[in-house]
Amino acid sequence: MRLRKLTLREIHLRLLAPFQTSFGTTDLRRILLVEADIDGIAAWGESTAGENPFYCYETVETAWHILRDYLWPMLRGREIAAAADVWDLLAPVRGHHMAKAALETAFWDAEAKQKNLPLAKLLGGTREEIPCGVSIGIQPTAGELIAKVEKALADGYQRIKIKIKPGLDAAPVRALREKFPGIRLMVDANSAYRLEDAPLLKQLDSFHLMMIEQPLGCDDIFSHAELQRQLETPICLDECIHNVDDARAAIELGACQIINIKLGRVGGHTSARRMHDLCQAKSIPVWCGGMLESGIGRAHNIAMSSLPNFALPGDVAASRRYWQEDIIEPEVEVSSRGTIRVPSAPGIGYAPRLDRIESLTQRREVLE
Ligand code: OSB
Ligand code: MG
Repeated sequence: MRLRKLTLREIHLRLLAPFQTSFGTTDLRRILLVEADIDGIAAWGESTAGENPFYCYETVETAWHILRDYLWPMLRGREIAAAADVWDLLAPVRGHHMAKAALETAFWDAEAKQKNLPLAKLLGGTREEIPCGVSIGIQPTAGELIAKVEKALADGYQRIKIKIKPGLDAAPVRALREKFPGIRLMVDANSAYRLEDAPLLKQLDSFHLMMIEQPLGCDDIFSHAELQRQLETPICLDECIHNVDDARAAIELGACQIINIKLGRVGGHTSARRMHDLCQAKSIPVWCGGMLESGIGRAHNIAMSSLPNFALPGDVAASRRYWQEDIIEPEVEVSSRGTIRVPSAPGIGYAPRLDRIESLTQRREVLE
């Protein structure tokens, strides 16, 4: 495979409703899309870098810089045997996984299209449909939170995750548990607590949560191990886990019992698959996290989620939960049983709507 041309685009997509986490609120998504011409095939990837460096250090600006000034020169015109080789070729660049994932996942789309295979099959996926959950942002009142949860359950979603932060933790969880005693419920703190908050987090044990996601520091695996010893609720790590070495350290230290895998955070499909395989060997279930992706990133998430150890419902939900209109055809839909059918068309299996993408584009750079 040879990369002949790379088109970077920044599109702006407004969320249907602002999404609030412990680190801030997102309303307008700035999304960096990669369109790669690989042997004449148009292949697509999405960088999940945010508008600001609050979830991790990468932003749309850093991803654009790394893609244009480092990743493109490393790969352009080079003969590459398989998409599975791209991750190691990019190893000289440290970090910047969201930039890498945008390009690496496009190679996987290209190889799957070349072989006329759905990407899920090329990756080794075994599921025909994937179980879905929702991630609900911090709400102004308990009433609004309950209404959002009610709607998601009526739509069929299999588990509910709510964002928490200090001061908005035990009370909203209690309100939900009183109203919905039996649902699969979990919380995500996005690193908003410290180990000294262990007694407060311990209160959550009484609500039978599936897990508490990333309560402590974004790079602090060690403290999570200490906290996990004090909690009955399983800890799931998100921000802490950038590669298979982090995953191994977290598992061996007992810092988590579940891992959230995000393509952007780990640097693409090859890295995600290695982490998936390690977790499977260690009996640690994984699930696919979300980064408020457009349809292109979502399609890659669906393909990855078809791997066997994606045993728990992920944060991969229907296009219509996020956007008035997505940028792919068809849009991502969720069944009344809370599942997404893994597409059977070649590559990512959804067609990017070029006309719509162009009309949303704020900045474009063509590298050839
Ligand atoms: O921690 O999982 C997270 C969104 C942006 C940044 C971090 C996270 C999230 C979500 C949203 O939880 C998941 C989704 O795409 O629905
Ligand atoms: Mg998270």
